[in-house]
Amino acid sequence: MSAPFSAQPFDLVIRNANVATASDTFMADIGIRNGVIEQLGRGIAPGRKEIDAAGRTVTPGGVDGHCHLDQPMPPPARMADDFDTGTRAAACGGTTTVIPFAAQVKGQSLQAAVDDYHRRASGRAHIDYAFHLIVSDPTPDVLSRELPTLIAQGHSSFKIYMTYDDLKLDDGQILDVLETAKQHNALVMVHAENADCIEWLTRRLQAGGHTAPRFHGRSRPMLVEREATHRAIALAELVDVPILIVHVSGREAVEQIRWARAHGLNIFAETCPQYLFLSADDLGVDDNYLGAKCVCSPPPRDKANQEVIWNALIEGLFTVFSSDHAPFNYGGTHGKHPDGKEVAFPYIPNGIPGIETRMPLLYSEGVLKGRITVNKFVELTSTNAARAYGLHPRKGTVAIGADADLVIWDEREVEISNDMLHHATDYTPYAGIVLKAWPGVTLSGGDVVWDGTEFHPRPGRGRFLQCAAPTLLPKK
Ligand code: DUC
Ligand code: ZN
Ligand code: ZN
Repeated sequence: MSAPFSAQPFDLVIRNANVATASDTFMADIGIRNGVIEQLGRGIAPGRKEIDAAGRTVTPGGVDGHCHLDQPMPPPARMADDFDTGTRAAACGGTTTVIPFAAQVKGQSLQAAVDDYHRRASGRAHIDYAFHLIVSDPTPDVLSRELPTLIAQGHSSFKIYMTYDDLKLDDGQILDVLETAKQHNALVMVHAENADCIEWLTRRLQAGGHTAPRFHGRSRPMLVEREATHRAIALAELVDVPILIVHVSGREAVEQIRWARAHGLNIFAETCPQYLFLSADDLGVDDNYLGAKCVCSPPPRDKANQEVIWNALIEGLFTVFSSDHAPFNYGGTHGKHPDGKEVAFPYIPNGIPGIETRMPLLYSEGVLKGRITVNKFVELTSTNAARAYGLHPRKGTVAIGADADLVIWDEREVEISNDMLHHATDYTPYAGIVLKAWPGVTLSGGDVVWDGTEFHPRPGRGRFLQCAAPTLLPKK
């Protein structure tokens, strides 16, 4: 595990680390030079700086493969976090790579969406970042020219929607996008909810005067997700291409994914903290508007479904665990109160913040409670996202030659409150949850960006990453 001897001291050595990767746990010192792990071994040469990690676990920094930062929204909605505050919060929660979305508006070229997103990110990010694409208008030019060009330029994954009027694709369009992904070795992420069912239910609920935030959940019952998940799987089977179903929320979608796997289909799946830690009750048990804080899609389900998602995670159904951080303030005029008003549920911006809490929630409640191994934790929060989105082995592991993106975990009690978080969003849905761990140090490219108490800002230190083809599947 040792690299050739160099006379120069390392920039940083982490001593006595209990290193956990997706496959192994071992004791090592970690020698870092120029932002890269150069040596792993026992008793390695000194560093100009040293951190003693004795008794602590060291994991790869998280790769959050599904988060939304400064994504243009139809007015008056505006995201509360941009690349500065979003990557600040990510770093303090142990995430060292984020992959938000360059979203195409219908009628816009994909390249224009990517150019605009580069302008939003440039000089602001504190950690490395890549862009997925959101394809909302798969014209012949997008399919035959723009997508292949952008995939070659490092955007090897894109999200498509089966709901939301301004984003949704019909089945024929989905087939076209899947075929392009197959031809050019890209991965399609699918938001699976049946748009027509949601619209029909929403009309009926509103006509009956049921407009409070909790009716958001009633407008998107599990069968809406089940049907769309089934359809997405069938469309992928027809084209013979893998897909990744994002933000799986409960039993019915889980059953579809299990069925697909049992039939030998390459269906990958993601879940998110909101489906383990929030429930339908958080949308409100009465008509209180506070439930707007937890309006996201798919909505959190009942407590029994939280268990289904935990069990599916434990058994290995999920490939990745992402935040789906979609930050809207509760107060003000751009978030959950559009133009400062309490509005009917269809007009509440969808999404909750969670970029900083994703890793500590799963480390504490998954690893320390004995539900999953630390290796499974690394796989779900880091390695598999790096593989799915073509960033492995530079990201997602602790290995010689990998970027020195690391987390040293402190096992200490932390009660989550919005005050302690580093996003710019004015609330967290996880307030009051008491965790048994938090990142004690986060290193991004060998720099300490979070020391357990203080964030060390350097907007612009985060680099844009070009993603290669996914490496989740064995090469044919
Ligand atoms: N649903 C999405 O599809 N995206 C962002 C947030 C949400 O709730
Ligand atoms: Zn989505
Ligand atoms: Zn999302």
